[in-house]
Amino acid sequence: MPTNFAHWAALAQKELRDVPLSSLDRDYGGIPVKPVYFGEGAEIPGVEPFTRGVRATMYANRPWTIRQYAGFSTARESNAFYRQALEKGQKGLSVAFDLATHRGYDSDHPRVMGDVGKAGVAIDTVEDMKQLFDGIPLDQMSVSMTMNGAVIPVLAMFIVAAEEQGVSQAKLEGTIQNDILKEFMVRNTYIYPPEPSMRIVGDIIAHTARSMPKFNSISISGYHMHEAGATAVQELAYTLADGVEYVRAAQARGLDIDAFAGRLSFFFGIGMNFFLELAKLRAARQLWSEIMTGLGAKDPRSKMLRTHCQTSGVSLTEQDPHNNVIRTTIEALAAVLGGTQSLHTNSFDEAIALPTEFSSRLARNTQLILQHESRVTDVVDPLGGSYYIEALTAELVNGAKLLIGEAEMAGGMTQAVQAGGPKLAIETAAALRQARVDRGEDVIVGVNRYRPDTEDAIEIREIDNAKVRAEQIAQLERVRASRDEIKCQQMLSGLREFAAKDEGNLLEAAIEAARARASLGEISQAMEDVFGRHAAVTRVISGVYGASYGDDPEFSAIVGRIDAFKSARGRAPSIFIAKMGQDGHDRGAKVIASAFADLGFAVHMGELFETAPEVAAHADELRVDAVGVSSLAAGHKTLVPELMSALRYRELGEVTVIVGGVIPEQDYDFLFDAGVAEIFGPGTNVLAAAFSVLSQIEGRLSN
Ligand code: 2CP
Repeated sequence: MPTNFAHWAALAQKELRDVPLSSLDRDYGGIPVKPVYFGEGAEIPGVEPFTRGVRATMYANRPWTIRQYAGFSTARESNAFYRQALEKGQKGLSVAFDLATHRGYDSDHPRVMGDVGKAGVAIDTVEDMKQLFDGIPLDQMSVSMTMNGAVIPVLAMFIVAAEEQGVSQAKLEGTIQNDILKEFMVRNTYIYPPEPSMRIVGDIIAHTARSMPKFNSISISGYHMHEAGATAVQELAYTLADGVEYVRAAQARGLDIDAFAGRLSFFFGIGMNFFLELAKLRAARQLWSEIMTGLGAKDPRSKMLRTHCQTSGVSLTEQDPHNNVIRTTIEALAAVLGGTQSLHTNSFDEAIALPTEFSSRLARNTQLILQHESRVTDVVDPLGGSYYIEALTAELVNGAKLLIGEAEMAGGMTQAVQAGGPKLAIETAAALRQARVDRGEDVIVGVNRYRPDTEDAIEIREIDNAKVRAEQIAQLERVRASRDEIKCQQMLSGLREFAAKDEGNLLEAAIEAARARASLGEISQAMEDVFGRHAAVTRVISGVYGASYGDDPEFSAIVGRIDAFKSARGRAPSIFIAKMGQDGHDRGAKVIASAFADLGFAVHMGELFETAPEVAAHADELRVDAVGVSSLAAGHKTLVPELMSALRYRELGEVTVIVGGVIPEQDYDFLFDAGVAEIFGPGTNVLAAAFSVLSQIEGRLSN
């Protein structure tokens, strides 16, 4: 065995403490198996640049954390769900908040009628937060919270809820996502403009470095770029470049890099390209270690890229949905062979609705089976040294370095994001991918090949949005009625002042406000009074989708029909693409907008976060033939009927309304009864959709 084994063994023994190293040896029916293998000159796991893993012993000593992302409706219901999941083998919590909470609105705000409790749990005050963790000791449970926009009130309320459970900040373990740059790029749950948003990130890193040593201050996320259609190189490069920007923001607040860098964490998406995805994690670790050395980090912990992974949501299909179990298993295996620290496996029904008890159990068991039955935990970085894996890792490292260099040339990611380059690059990659799927070049089993003749509807979880909203509003009113109003307003003024004067720590002021029972909406508003609310400019790429079709006969056929429409009517068929409510998932809407425009439609892309009456007003002003509603956050049953009545109110009943996105089949009749002409689920062929929208428009115009 080469000498690097001795180096490894010393590190491994440290991690094992009193447990003998030999206890990691295995015997596979007479075949001895060691916990690690080395080739000549191979890197050592647990040693910089950490390509082979951040720990010497990795899963042989401690498997990754099974951390399922969940949350829905009220805090009480989510709490019951968490408790059951923990009983059945889950190891850490990962809280999903509803979109109203993400965007800093209380449940009684008129803009969030369709969003409360839908795609996550609604949190208005500390009382909700206490309920969420009722019976879950926060000094023993590591809690991840996916929150970016309203990160200040949410983290403040978490801290106060723990405090009232008797747990001090120093004991809190977990992670807050707190990654605002990717919100401007792809995820869209920002509140304030980029500059004050970066100040917030810096304040959180500063506070956690001072008072919450076991808490990860940020989860720098490539996942949403992956889901928006980024290539592996884009995901790697933009994520790490974001990381650089956060390091600089914290340094600008006077912090020493080694005081906070050990608590920066990451989050990647893992898709179906098995070897590429696992190599991506190895490349990410190697790159981050180099980057941090360059930024002046000395402590090896500052250079360790520790990451959570989630299997890919966009790889899930609505058609033949049980195939998603297989997809998720393959992706989970890639995450594990890539050396993730923590993992969420998607439930097979997540392309359709929130997971049920059954689908959640299968998703959790996928990880339990990998940990307990597959033996993949026995050996550290088992694929290290494979010619192919090492070559892929090196290619990813080189490709990402080029893009990171470009971001640096643009003045860093805050500048690059404001200029919009990375967002457009990702949208271009997404349009190309969609075209490949539509043309059948990328095969998706059960969607563009091997489609079953019939499909049975699956059981889904429904949230009664009106009921959740009523319960939240009642609770909010109780809290407002029983608090010391003068004190609460004083604390909010203090926060506003910190924001205005660019001094003091915003999180620390918000903790005071949360203690005084200020609501999430009030805390957010206090900062919005100073910072303003960010409105993104929506841009649609053109030419990419069309160019990949060349002289494809189907594509030409639709273009021909649209040309005929134009010569008959002297104008192009027109469509307004709408995103209503707080649902910021706009990949699908953008892909449709750019593909329809390439086909010859006159496409008007709405802004994000509009209300139904606002969309109807645009349709009126633009005199469009059709409105295409994109819904991915389960708001359709509230928002679509609202849109229909707003259109009727403006006497636009003849406008064709189509709906696309994540719509359970059980809801189709409801939407058709409301007057929707067509519904397109995930996996819809864009050309087929264009064909049927055009037919609908022609049908209505000739009536
Ligand atoms: C780990 N430990 C070990 C070993 N492995 N000790 C000895 N030997 C080993 N082999 C130690 C670690 O050093 C650590 O202690 C402790 O065990 C916990 O391990 P960890 O590896 O840090 O795991 P973790 O506590 O689960 O933390 C993982 C992450 C964290 C990635 C660092 O940031 C995290 O949990 N992220 C989750 C993010 C998440 O859930 N996101 C949801 C996204 P020390 O800490 O003392 O060193 S939701 C997605 C949706 C789609 C959305 O965003 O919209």
